[in-house]
Amino acid sequence: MLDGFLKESMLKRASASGKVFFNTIDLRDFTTDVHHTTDDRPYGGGPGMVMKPEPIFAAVESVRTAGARVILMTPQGRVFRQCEAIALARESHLIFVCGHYEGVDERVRQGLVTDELSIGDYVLTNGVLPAAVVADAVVRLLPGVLGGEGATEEESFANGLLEYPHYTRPPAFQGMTVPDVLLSGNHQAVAAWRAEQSRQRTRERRPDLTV
Ligand code: 4G0
Repeated sequence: MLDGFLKESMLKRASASGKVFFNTIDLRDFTTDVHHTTDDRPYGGGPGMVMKPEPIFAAVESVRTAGARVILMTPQGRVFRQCEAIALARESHLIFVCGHYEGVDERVRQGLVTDELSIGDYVLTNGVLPAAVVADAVVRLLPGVLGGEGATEEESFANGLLEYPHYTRPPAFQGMTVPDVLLSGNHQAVAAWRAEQSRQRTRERRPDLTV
């Protein structure tokens, strides 16, 4: 699942150009029993299974470098935001632990994990897609990864606001026209219009983002 994602588009180009290195490892390869057991029944009883600590520690320790962040993707983590992506883009080594089920043995949190992140308030079958989401958000910020550098500076959230409306040719399409100011050639007026649109849009759609 993750390999398919990493072999697509921006993440593939980023790794092909040497700006990032990805490695995926399978917990089953770090088990020692014949059945390659990665989970077990919870102490104290109850439904569901809990991921065993030993394979997770062994897997992470097999790749961990000094100072690496070990990130557990879980709905219980703090919600991942653009500011977090910016912070993670400054790190040199991120390790994502993609748990399944309702539980990971608590000692993984106690002794291994440095951060718990959630991509939003919903539950998925495992942490693979959440890890891929975080990886995408972080890697695209690395210098030289996106073609048109400046594009990331003006975009949503970089300034804490939503983006202004965008238009390209034609000037009229199905009776919908481009605002005159964008055709005026007045760069100051364009900037003012965009700033106002950003403010308005943010106030309407994401009042939680307005200060
Ligand atoms: C429940 C993350 C489910 C607990 C993971 C993992 C959504 C997200 C899962 C865990 C996920 C998210 C305790 C590791 C796997 N679903 N919102 N499913 N633990 O980021």
